[in-house]
Amino acid sequence: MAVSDHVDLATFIEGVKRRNPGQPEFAQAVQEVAEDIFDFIRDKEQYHKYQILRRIAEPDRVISFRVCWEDDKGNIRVQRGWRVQNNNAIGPYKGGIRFHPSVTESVLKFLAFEQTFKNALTGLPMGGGKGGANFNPKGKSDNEVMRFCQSFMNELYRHIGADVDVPAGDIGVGAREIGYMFGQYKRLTNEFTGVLTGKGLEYGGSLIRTEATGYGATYFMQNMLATQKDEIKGKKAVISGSGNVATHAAEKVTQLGGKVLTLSDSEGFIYDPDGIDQTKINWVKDLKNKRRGRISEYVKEFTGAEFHVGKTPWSVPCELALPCATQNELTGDDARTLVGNGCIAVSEGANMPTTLEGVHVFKDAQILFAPGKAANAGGVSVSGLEMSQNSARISWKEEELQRLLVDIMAGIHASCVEYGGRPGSKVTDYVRGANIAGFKKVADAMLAFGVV
Ligand code: NDP
Ligand code: 2IT
Repeated sequence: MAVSDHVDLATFIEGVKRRNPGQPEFAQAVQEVAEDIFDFIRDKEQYHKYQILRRIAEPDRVISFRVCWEDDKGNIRVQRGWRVQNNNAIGPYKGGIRFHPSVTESVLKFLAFEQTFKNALTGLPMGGGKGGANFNPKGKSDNEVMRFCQSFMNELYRHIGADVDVPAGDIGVGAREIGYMFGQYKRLTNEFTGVLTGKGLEYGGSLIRTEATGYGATYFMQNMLATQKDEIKGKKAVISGSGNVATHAAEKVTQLGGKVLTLSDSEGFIYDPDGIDQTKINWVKDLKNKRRGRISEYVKEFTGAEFHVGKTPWSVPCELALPCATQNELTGDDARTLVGNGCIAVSEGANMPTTLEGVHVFKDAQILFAPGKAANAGGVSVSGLEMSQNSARISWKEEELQRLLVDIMAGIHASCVEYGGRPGSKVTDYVRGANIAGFKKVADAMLAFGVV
């Protein structure tokens, strides 16, 4: 077939939308990747002939199931759970579980698709998957969360395994939920295996897994700045979210001499002109993890800080931005505001936090812009290292893991630079670099397998 006979990008995206009605997040994620891959494979006939991108954009399987549980008042509640197993060409399916009322099949399909490229970029043998439920853990008692997690695992356990599919945490799923799910898996199967990552240190977890995503996103920022002979020290940073990724990004930015001005949650953002230092970050971690409170409470504790209800933090002038909350939280207008205010670098701690329009604004402005699939890969990387430790039945020391995380993030940065060159520009197109580098590894493995 002549190259000119291949479908064009617009027709391809039209097909994705037609086959996945009502799934805008999934179509968005595929489009962002396809924009770069179509260009890359223009002269590479094998990838066309074997329909590689079309196949990666069709999950291996989507498992959907009912999750019944009883609340503390004795009411029977019904939620929907999913596991999307997107692609296992280079290793067992791997990716987090999200509990949030906004979870839909579209959201989990976009996350599993992104995860496939992200996991390839880490250099570790992991395929892409994602799961979750439209369960809202906010305001629920520990016992309610436990009963939900057990019921969720009563179905999920059939579909996962240390060499099959290894889930971990994501929004609304942290140490508490992983503990309940691991306990139920062990009870159902009578096996103690590394079937989940993000486990507690007492039962097979890895040091620095908790910190890894936020630290990794900051290392990626550091690597990007270094290409311009610049550094984090002395710069103002705006961060969204106040969960696992946001607090650890804030911690590492602070350690490297940056000044963090904001954090947020779904109700609004706090702005602290004095900077959110380690003492304040520790207070936020305690607020979120132990007291399960809201970020608005920050302003009662720390004078001089402001709470902006219902707003995102992108209007606060800064040099560095790290969106670390959720998808599509940074719009085209927000991107223009950031660029207009002098922002020079954006590192996505969250998955797809920037809309497609926002991505184009950053690309056109040629600022340093790291997409989530590259910048937030530190979390799943240390998950991969947790899997290795579980298989070998050993625990590595913290210094060793810290070193590996720094190395892996540097390796991902180097891959993006290798494939994301922009003629006539000193600034790498990290979106293109990440998409192509991630695609190439998965695609070449798929070619080796033939048509399966
Ligand atoms: P957490 O549950 O610890 O924190 C999530 C934070 O984001 C909370 O502050 C939450 O506020 C906010 N948030 C969630 N949904 C929304 C929403 N719809 N609108 C506004 N704010 C929202 O999750 P993580 O920190 O683990 O995850 C944050 C992001 O990072 C996600 O995109 C996740 O996919 C990504 N990620 C996480 C990794 C990990 O290892 N944990 C690895 C790689 C990426 P509220 O409490 O009000 O909901
Ligand atoms: O989006 C992600 O990379 C995660 N939520 C972490 C996945 C994992 O398996 O550690």
